[in-house]
Amino acid sequence: MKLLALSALLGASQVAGHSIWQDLWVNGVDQGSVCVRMPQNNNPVTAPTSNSIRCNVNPNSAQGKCAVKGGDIVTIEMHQQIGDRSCNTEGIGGAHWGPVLVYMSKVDDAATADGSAGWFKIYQDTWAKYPTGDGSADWWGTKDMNFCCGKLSFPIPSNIPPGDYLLRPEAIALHAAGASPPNGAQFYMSCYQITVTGSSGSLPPTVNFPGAYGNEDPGIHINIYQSLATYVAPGPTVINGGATKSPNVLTWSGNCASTWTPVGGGSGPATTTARTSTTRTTTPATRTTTPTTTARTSTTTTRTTTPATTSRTTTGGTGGCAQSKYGQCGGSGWTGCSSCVAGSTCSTLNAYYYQCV
Ligand SMILES: [Cu+2]
Repeated sequence: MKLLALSALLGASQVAGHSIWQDLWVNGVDQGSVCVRMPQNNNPVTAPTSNSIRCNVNPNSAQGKCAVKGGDIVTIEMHQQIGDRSCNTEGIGGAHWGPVLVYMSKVDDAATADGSAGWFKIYQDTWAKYPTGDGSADWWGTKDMNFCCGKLSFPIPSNIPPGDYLLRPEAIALHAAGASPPNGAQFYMSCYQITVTGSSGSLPPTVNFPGAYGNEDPGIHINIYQSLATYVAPGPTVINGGATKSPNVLTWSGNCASTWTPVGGGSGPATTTARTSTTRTTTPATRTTTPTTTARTSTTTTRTTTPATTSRTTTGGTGGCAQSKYGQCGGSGWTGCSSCVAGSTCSTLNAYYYQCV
């Protein structure tokens, strides 16, 4: 696709809007990027049937493994540029709406595993219908993540065997997913190397990557610029002992990333009803790096009135608007800026996505 051709021309430059899962917190303690296999750049994988769907395209080696206990709360963190953890930039570019899904794979050694072993899903934050507008105005996992400075939190299941795992968060951006694959949905994943202790149980059923996703899955080849009655996330259901979050965040909020609902009875005696009624809150440490409430609230106003956000990447003229290079400038349902900064012009990638190039 044209995005890939552009990044090839740009060499190591990082395309604005695209993004990378790159940091991890455990019980509110920042592990930085020490246990992530950092992707080489922020480009998406666009072929869900390729081996790159496992851990991205030839990612760099991780520095080590992160230690996690069953039941610990981990926070995954995504940003557009490697090493930039600023909350002043969206975790993933505006209009990159879609689900966030998290998988684990039991391996002998997380440092050397190639991702070919089976995967099970432990968390997802997918879609909920907003009262007005088309699917791009709905609630999405990537909106929850964007409005939490790139962060989402969930527990590591306590009902799985101890040992090494790959932890694979994935954001699927659907802004161009109405196009025919593989030029549609964009898959953003990284593999974190973790060692789980203090858990017990047997391995749940698994799926393989590639294999779990098909190009024509209803949650992958989908036009979100129409009214959606439902959204079916790709892959298996979340295991018992995992967690889900129903997306509900369209403004900056200090608590948005830290709630979830447990799935199933796990190995414990509690009933499903009792567990489902429980909403937990993570430790406040994940929020200590965030800007002040005042700053976030003022940002909210702009974002809420412009669902397909352009304000953050717009360098702007004095009178009208001017989308930055590589930003979105049109397409079906687009209500944002349709002109580009000097030196770039608005080009049609497909009916749903025009880009300043
Ligand atoms: Cu993108």
